Amino acid sequence: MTPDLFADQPIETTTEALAEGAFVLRHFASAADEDLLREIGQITAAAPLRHMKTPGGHSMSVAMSCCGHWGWVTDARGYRYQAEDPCSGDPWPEMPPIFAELARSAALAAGYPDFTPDACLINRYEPGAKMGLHQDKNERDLSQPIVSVSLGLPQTFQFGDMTRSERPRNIPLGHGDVVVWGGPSRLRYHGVLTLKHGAHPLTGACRYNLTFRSAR
Ligand code: MD3
Ligand code: FE
Repeated sequence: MTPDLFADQPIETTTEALAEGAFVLRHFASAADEDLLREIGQITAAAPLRHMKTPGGHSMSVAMSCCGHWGWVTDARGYRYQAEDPCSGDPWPEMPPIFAELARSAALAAGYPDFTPDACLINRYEPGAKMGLHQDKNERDLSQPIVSVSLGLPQTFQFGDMTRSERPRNIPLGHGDVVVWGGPSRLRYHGVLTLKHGAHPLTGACRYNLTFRSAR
């Protein structure tokens, strides 16, 4: 067997400021990766990943599930947060303590000390899946930031401005990277480009993204 010279090496975290109130914390979630993926497996066994329909009737290419008090859903009636999984009628699975702790510590590191997420949206991208430019504005308290955690295959995210017409910057997000955006960046347009084919040792041919929100 080949000894792994890097097995016990701590992974260095670096912070990149994207704009006022917005930061990429590179590798911030790397040390917890296997625990996070185990929790995703348990949550999605109870609340399966599904392709929701937009109010316009299109099926989303990203598969979604949720945990925490509130889950984000979209259907013919529109976008909203609700306490029950529409597939089962049951409450969403509880937010695992390691999820909440990671989100709080990332928010703190980015200068948001009072973040208490009550919703976590789980996105799974398979090759070909994407998310077009949009704003996250279904949350009641826009003074709270959003924290995003990327796991698995890399994907390019688009970091826009306050209007859809302004050309976004492309920023690569890799396994373990965390993005925090709040303050003046909270309502920026953003999205992710089409996921390319690949194989990640922990997730296989997909990328997961967790977004932590203070919804209600
Ligand atoms: C916010 N998810 O679920 S999160 C979403 O990768 C969502 O699944 C994407 O947008 C995903 O609502 C992106 C990371 C992100 C990146 C850049 C941003 C969020 C951003 C720029 C401005 C505002
Ligand atoms: Fe978003």
